Amino acid sequence: MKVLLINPPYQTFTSNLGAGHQIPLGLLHVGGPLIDAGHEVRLLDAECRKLSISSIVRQVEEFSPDVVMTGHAGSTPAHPVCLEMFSKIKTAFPNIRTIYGGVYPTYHAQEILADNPQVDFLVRGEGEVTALALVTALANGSSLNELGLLTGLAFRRDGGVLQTPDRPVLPDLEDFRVGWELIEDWDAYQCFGLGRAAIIQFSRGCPHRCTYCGQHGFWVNWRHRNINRFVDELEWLYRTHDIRFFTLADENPTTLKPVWQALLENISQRNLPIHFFATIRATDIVRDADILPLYRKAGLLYILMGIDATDPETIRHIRKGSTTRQDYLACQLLKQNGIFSILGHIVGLADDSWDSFHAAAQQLRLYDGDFLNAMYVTPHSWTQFGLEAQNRQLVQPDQQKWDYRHQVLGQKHLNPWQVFLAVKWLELAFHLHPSRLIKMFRLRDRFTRQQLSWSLFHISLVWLAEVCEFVFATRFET
Ligand code: B12
Ligand code: SF4
Repeated sequence: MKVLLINPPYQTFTSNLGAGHQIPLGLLHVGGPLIDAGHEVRLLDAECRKLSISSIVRQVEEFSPDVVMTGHAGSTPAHPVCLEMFSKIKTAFPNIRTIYGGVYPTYHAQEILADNPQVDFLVRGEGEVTALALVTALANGSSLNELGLLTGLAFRRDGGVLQTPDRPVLPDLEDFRVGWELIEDWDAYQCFGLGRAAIIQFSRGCPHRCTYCGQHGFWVNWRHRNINRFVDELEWLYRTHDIRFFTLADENPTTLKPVWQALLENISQRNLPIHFFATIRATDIVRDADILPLYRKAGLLYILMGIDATDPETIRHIRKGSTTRQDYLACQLLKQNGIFSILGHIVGLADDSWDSFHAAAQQLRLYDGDFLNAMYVTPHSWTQFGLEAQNRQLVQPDQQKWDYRHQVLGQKHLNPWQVFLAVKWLELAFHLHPSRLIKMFRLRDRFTRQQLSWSLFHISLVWLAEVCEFVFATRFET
């Protein structure tokens, strides 16, 4: 079958002006097994190429696929544009089958299929096996009754929506490969100004249960790839495609210290000129204090730590399993080891006030991390926080803005423009604090100074764009 995978034209300041566009890894994971099964697969990255929906429709006409598939990492805010794109494709080519997948569609399959005739099939959960089974069944001309025997699927049948039983997660992550050959222009994907970049996943799942996060439920249990084969793949990407920067897509790559340490040792033994970005818990950084030099030797350069809150009561309430002391220590340890820390701070977990913003600013200054990523809490329906927040006021019904960069839930003490002002002030006070700037310009190490200024410049671009967007294009429901 001819299969067209489309990365939808969902645009964000964070990719366009921030760290840079990244490969659509989820689609590559789905594409690999389809290629290996003999299907003719092509990837159209409409996000990166900034294509309009009408030009996507023209590209569909040119390739003339039997099946069009879409899904996006930012699956909630990208949902409206996915639907619009499917709608235009289906109107132009009614015989093309449309398949939708990813996190948000997994948890909203019923309503998506009931309300949107342009979506034919929805793959729930991990996509590799279900998408392959579905495309194979379509190629064989299977009936709807036969398709109903496949697990992990949802589609319309007998005037309703049928959701087949969940598919068990992949027991062995080596069973399928990533369809790297689907990337046509590696130069289009760059990160932190460090050259060609790829996202790659070593492990899936997370043993923790932070209340606002649903990733642990989606991937079910923590599993990891074969260390040697994974590092061979990194080396192959470097040698074949000159990939210099890798983002680990893992929720919690450090889950088991011996596994993580063996991975870092294997990478560092290869002596490759590559760098990494990873999301790692502060508690694991503190646990790994003795092997942090190995982190750096293996190329870990940026670590995003979801410290989430600076108030101990809130940290307890969201079940982060961390403490302010550990968050502080983790920042210090990373600094001592030449690794940049990005502090993920969530606004709106509790009821914020001017005082709470002021306290957060002081605490974040004390931690002395390198960058701040302030995000707005977002009540995803499949999380415990989503359930708890059901009675809170919704100030942003536009789903395209449920991207952590826009306020979604109302606050008791501050109205939306006050919250926005407070967040922008927090970001400004953190990044442009005079003592921080002086330290940066005094740095002797050229590479570190370059990275800090590159990131600061791009953070400023996003900051300015968000201020303009707020003034000219953001409306709240109050
Ligand atoms: C790497 C990453 C990024 C990278 C790269 C994104 C990219 N272009 O791929 C960067 C840093 C750019 C990024 C940005 C954003 N991200 Co991000 N990101 C991640 C991260 C860490 C990993 C995603 C990933 O690659 N997973 C691995 C792949 C293999 O999994 P997957 O995409 O889910 O795909 C599997 C299944 O879902 C399914 N599937 C997926 N698509 C499809 C399609 C079809 C047809 C089928 C059949 C199946 C299928 O099959 C795949 C294989 O099993 C996750 C957190 C996490 N650890 O999961 C957050 C995450 C995906 N990001 C998120 C968000 C919100 C964003 C932003 C919108 C934030 C912002 N405002 O800037 C932007 C989006 C910008 C953009 N243009 O991409 C949220 C999404 C929440 C939601 N449900 O909506 C997540 C889950 C973080 C979180 N904990 O909430 N992100
Ligand atoms: S926020 Fe991170 S540590 Fe917490 S449950 Fe989600 S993936 Fe795990």
